[in-house]
Amino acid sequence: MFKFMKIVALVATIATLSACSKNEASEQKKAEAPMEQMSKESSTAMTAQAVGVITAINTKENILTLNHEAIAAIKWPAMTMGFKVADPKLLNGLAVGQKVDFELKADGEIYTIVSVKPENK
Ligand SMILES: [Cu+2]
Repeated sequence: MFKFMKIVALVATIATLSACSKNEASEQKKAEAPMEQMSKESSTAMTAQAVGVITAINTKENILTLNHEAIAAIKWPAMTMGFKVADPKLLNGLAVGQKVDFELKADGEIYTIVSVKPENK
């Protein structure tokens, strides 16, 4: 996933550089603007929906540990791991053993839970 993102950024950089060398100075801005937009779009698109069972809740460090199912969007197998929550309030009303739907946001190589809600059953 992150290797892919780096490649995308590199390709965008090369495309910008080659555009600059080919075009007049006045045209450089036009060529660069869409590239900036593209990188912003790909970083905001880095979220993934997942399902897991809560195995631990750490309200002191705002970490939710989940035994999550495989997450196809980011090619993760099923595993138990801790995630930082974006807002401590997300932990309110949760309990160990609960099955939840949650959303992860990737910031570099750090995954943060941005939403979590018990599955309706
Ligand atoms: Cu995991």
